[in-house]
Amino acid sequence: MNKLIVISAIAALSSGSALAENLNVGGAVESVCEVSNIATTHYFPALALGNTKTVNFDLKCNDVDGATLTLTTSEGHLQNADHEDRGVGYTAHLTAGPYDFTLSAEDGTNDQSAFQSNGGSNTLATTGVTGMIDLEVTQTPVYAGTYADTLMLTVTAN
Ligand SMILES: [Ca+2]
Ligand SMILES: [Ca+2]
Repeated sequence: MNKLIVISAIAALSSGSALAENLNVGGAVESVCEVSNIATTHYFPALALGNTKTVNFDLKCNDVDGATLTLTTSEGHLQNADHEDRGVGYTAHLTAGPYDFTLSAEDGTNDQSAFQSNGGSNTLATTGVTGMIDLEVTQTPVYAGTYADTLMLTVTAN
């Protein structure tokens, strides 16, 4: 019974406010979702099982939903320059703030990827976080020659 009385009182009030006008107030903040300060060339002069390299980078993303980080191997391993499917496997372990995942590039299948999504945070949106990719050679090279792969790091706003 009480409830009914309150509702009818509000209805009477709003129908009497003839001068009400709605203002639409809004704004926009530019999207920043990026990886920076990353060196793009890494070379093992005497490629061997167990070789490691650390690639540092900075990550910033101001999407409230956070971001998805993806590592993609173009060749699926370090590919011998003379032969598409003779290669040397490696792993790429990425850590940055809440991100922690590994891409295995060991069987030569092109365009394999690994990814992880995390929610947004003040830190990720303002100062950003530092990250690293630890590369490790996981197979013993058999053939002479040069070996290469293109490893792509992608950051996408959620
Ligand atoms: Ca391949
Ligand atoms: Ca979003």
